[in-house]
Amino acid sequence: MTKRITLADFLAAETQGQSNAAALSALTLSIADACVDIAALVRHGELAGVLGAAGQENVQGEEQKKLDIIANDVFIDKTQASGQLAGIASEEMDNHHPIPEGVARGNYLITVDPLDGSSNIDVNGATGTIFSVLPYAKESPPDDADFLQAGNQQVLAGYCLYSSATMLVLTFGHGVAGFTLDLDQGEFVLSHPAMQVPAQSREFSINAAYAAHWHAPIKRYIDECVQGDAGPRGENFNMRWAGSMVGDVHRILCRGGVFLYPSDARMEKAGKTGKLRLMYEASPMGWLMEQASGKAHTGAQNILEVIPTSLHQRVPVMMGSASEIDRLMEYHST
Ligand code: P6P
Repeated sequence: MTKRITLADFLAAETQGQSNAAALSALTLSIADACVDIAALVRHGELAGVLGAAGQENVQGEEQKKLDIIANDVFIDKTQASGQLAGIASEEMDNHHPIPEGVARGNYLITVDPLDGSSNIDVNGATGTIFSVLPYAKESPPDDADFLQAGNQQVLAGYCLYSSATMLVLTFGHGVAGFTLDLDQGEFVLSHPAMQVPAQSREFSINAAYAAHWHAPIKRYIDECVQGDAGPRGENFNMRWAGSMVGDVHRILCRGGVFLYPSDARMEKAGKTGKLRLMYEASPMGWLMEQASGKAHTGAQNILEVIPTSLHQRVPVMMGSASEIDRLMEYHST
């Protein structure tokens, strides 16, 4: 029987000897507490009266679900109470949330997608919370510009997946660890130490409804996968699309594959550079992928090297098994 390692045990070992050990542990435990509360709301669904539309749009112009707003409020309340944050930026808020007077401020900024894949919520599909923690060293309160740091500046990133099990997956830059929520004890237990993305894979993840708008490199890659063993790849492929980045990325961390949300002619005609947001989707998920020996690119550069220009900036996203991302990058360079 392997030793039961709780998230608190893991944090003590992971941050041992670091000057910021207590701060990072307190912040991470507050994130976990928020996810436990959000998981309970998701799990109770209609019985908790939290399903359905909120009757308003977010800064993205997307219809907000009731649970989008509730999850945002839970995440803010729990994480700011840790006393380790100087500010919080969220998909659900136009500008960052300043830490209120009377609440201790710390040396970190956090960006969050409180309920990724919320269009799945009313049909009981996978959803998740994605978070990214950045350093903040100034004495004065931050402004939005202080959040605009490249993904390679992150000190902690991860997600909580609300699915058949509730799983917290995170990295501090020393590999990727996965924890499963023990509902009886109400605590996360280490269940997937040192997660690694298989280098080879025969599974791709893309919303194929937009095929008519794809640019040539993506079209070539997907066509070759679809041609299977009769085509240049010489092998058959499978496709999955969860409608939630957390669901797709978690599957890839577990069994390999590529997740693609490229820019396309339709988006560019609307003045957009992609669908997914850099600060609280692409950067945290890209770091997890790299820490698990995968790769993450925009098609033009490594996702972790993109210098953000706005809180809700969108980027094209390709991430997953290293050999498949290498192939995609080759197609983008020809
Ligand atoms: P589409 C969810 O809204 C999200 O931001 C990601 O989690 C997901 O991968 C993607 O959008 C789904 O987009 O266009 O298939 O609905």
